Amino acid sequence: GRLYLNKVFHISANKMFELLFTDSSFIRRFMNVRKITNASFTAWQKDNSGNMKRSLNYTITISNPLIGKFSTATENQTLYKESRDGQYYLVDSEVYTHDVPYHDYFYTQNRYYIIRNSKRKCRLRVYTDVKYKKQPWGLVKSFITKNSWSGIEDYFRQLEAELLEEEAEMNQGGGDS
Ligand code: YK8
Repeated sequence: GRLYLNKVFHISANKMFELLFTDSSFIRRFMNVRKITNASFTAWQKDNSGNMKRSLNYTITISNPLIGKFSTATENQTLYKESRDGQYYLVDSEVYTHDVPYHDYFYTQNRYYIIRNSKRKCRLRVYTDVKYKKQPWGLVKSFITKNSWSGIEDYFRQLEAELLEEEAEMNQGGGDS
């Protein structure tokens, strides 16, 4: 996997979880900026193993003439039971893009760690991996990998920027931190 984001924010761990993993106005706005449309979320629900699960469906906008303009996508998220409210959250998300070439060969796995740093600070870490369901021809594989990394890098760079903006808004005029 690759580490795409590793940063301390002046945002508490539980607030960070709320921003990223609930139907928050932050994530709604961020999706708007990324031209992610038709989003629907299910509620977090406990599964048999004690982890929490939810899934998201949306349409992503792709600005690559070789790939197409849009694709529907499904994101399955797991909040592991080892997570501790306000202290430590581990979320895995598997993203399936349904309408891109070779979509039946791969998916993306993102692993989010939110770790409490102090009362008003947390560290956010995101690791990403491109996973293969079946082995494509070498050239196709490098094509998929290259296109995935660039898209993912762009996404997390912007997520970081938007979180910094949110942090600034939240903390302005707000005493000691
Ligand atoms: C989530 C990874 C790959 C995919 C895309 C696929 C091209 C395939 C190339 C062919 C379009 C929001 C990405 C970037 C779409 C967006 C996905 C997002 C950013 C020719 C072989 C969607 C995080 C996420 C994970 C994976 C990203 C896709 O929250 O290049």
